[in-house]
Amino acid sequence: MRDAQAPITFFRKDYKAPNHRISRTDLTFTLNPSRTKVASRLQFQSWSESNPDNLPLELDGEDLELEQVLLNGEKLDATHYTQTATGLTIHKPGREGVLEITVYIQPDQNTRLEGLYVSNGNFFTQCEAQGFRRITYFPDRPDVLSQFMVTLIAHEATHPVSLSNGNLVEEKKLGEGLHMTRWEDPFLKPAYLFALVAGQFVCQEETVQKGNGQPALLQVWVEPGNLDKTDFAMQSLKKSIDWDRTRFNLDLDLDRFMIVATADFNMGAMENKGLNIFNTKFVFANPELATDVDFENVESVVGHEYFHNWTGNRVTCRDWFQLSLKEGLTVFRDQEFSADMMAEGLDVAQADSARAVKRIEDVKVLRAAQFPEDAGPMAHPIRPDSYQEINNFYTVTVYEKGAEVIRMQHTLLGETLFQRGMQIYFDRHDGQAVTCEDFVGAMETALQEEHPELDLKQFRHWYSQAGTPEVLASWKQANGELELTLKQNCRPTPGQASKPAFHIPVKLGFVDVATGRDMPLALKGDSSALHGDVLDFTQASQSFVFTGLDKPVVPSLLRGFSAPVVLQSAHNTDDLIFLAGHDNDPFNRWDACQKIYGKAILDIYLQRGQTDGANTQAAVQIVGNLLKDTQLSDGFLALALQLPGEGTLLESFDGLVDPVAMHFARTTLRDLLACTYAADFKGIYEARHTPGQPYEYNAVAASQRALKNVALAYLVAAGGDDELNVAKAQYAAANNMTDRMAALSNLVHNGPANPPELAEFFERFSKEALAVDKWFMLQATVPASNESVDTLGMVSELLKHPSFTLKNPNRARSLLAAFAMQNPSVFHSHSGEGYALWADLVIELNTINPQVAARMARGLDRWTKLVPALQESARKQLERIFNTEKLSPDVREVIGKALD
Ligand code: 0A1
Ligand code: ZN
Repeated sequence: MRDAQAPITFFRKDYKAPNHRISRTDLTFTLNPSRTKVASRLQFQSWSESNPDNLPLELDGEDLELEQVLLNGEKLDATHYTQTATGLTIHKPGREGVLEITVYIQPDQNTRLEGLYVSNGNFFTQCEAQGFRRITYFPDRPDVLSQFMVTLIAHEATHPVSLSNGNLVEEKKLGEGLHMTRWEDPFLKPAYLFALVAGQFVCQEETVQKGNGQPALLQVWVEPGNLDKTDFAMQSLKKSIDWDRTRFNLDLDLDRFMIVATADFNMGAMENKGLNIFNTKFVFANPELATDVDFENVESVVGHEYFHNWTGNRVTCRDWFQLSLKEGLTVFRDQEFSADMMAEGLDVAQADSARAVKRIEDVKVLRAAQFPEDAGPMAHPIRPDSYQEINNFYTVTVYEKGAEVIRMQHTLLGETLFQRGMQIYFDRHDGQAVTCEDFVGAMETALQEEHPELDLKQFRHWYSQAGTPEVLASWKQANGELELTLKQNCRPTPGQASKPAFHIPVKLGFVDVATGRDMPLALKGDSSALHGDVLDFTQASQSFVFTGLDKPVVPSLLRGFSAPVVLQSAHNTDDLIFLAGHDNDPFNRWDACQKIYGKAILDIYLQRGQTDGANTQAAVQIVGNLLKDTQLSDGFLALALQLPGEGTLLESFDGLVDPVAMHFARTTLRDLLACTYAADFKGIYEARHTPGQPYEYNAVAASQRALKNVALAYLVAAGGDDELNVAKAQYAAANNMTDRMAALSNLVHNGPANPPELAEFFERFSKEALAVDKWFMLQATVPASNESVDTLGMVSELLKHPSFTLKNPNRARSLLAAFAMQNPSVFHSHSGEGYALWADLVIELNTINPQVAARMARGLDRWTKLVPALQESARKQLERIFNTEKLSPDVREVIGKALD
């Protein structure tokens, strides 16, 4: 680290169990926006039998105004405790007792949105990871589980609805316009799962039957005027409950399960026990306002939070280093849920394709966001060894790579043994706060019940080692045998210079060139490394000889993306064209297309725009083949026709890159494909554009719209005014947000500046915050290739727009994240102005909301991969941020690591 303000680093190895448990927590809130009183009553007991009186009771607390402390009814004077800026220590609390504390807090001053805050006059909480300490003094750590009883007192006129975790046990008027509700949560929970909500709300509710026949009340609460946006979230919740019961044998354990939506939220949503709080973005969905992708996200986030009830709440984390224990597992569960929902009601072949579409979407996210993280200054294992600010570790690594690590265990064990492992996990740990090791231990027990000779010993490296392994694959086929050689290497990451080999499950097949069929898999000699179609690849370099392969085959490796690695295979262009057309694994068909497109774009980049290379021709051929293939589903074809994203391309190039030139190289290939196949794209578009048809969200209809809109993008790319007019007509006729946004983005990104539709859109939706976010986002992502727009100038102007504010995280992201993270050709503009604007905004946001600022501050994580001139400007701005006064620990950690 580079500076005087020495940051505190927390280490996993320093974990110490708490001195006390808090068996019961009674909280009374007297809610007032500017000064809320929080009275707590904690029943505590020492864990230790020996010398108990000397063990201090340690409570966390930040920005609290302490009024009084009572121990067993007696007021404590300040000699009996130590109060610091981060907590309160009671020196000699005794072996057990009752501690009563009264504090005051200021929710309406809370722009960080951690702890208790006010949004649009209503109260909300966000306690994960360490927000509870901003509400009252408490052991704010996930291994202290307590039974909570919560009393909420509020003005009935302004805050008629008041909710907390668990069951409503009492409700009454108190006089002077006050009313009270009392909530009891029957389950033990750590403080990070506490929640309260109070204000003006309306709800949609339904009663469903639990597995045991008992009823449960489901509610979705929103601010008045938004009830027409809650149907889909309610439907998603019911589907989640059914799915968890059927696929994981896990039932709803509460009599009441509530979702509440707020416009001001730092993240996506939060799994507070029985009272999930959501960003409106992941609740609100109706055809007019939400795109198909928004619908898909609502279903998946509602599922994610619900699934946390078991994987996160019933079994929680011992400490925050174990975050992936709940997050990786819950993301895996929500991915499977979405895949099953997409495949619902389809025949076997269609269902396979639908599941593959979901898998491709998930891998795209991993490659675009997690691979760069794993290669950059913030790289960390899914179970980190240290952090400065835990909020910075809610990362794509902990979440998405964490899910891949669970998925690999699923691949190694198979569905039946994996579910057996889940059962062992809950049998052993229900009601506890545990570690990642406990999860793998349960899976290993399940595995060994069937296969005593196997273990997950080497597999555990996935938890402790950062970085994306690179796998090199080559092969020789002769005399009926194929020798496959695999080599693995993982580049150094911060603090980890070299790493032992990973246990990589390689799902594979050999595709007969003549018939396109998979050949049977048989290993010569010792076959213990092959389990069905999954090969255990465990050494730095390993060769496997397969027999029974008399006819020429093309290996299809890492099917379904069976491990989160970068595969460099010896496939030549013809092999890739063959796999793109014939691989029996749809994921690998898509991936073969991506590989060719990637190679073609890199060639164009390196040859400064030349398009006569063999890879470019192969890309043209592949698209031609795809367009002719009548067997492909719309969802698959939409994905297969799309070129790799710019972030993925930058990462795949092994040298210093110029993102602006890369953007133009990608645009060149896109335009070439668009011109070559203009008639086909027109055909696809016209066959699927049915303006009068009522909108319905379902997987099949959504994939038709997706393909139609991919075709529209190609049409506009190749065309002139006529094609822009197609987009204009689509905008004018749109009866849903998917078609409206697709049309508008073509107009804004490829057409002249300020099309009238942009103003129309704002007018139409000016009262709908999520649509206004889309309006900002569209403008912030106009690429450099649109020469009629000065995007940087426009973003600077938009910052002054009356609807813009950095205080609302969604709005801040709609401009700042869109511009700095989704628009590389403008952000990395050679003038350096993009970086300067970004730095200004990160600095401003740092004082308002450090957590969101720190996310935006990741915009230049990969600055050392840029060409020297850009590195120079990037460093200047990183240093400017780093030297800002009063930099939050959140931003300091991110920028400090980038500069290290
Ligand atoms: N546990 C939530 C994510 C979450 C994390 C932190 C938050 O505030 C700092 C809010 C939400 C999830 O995985 O959905
Ligand atoms: Zn989660």
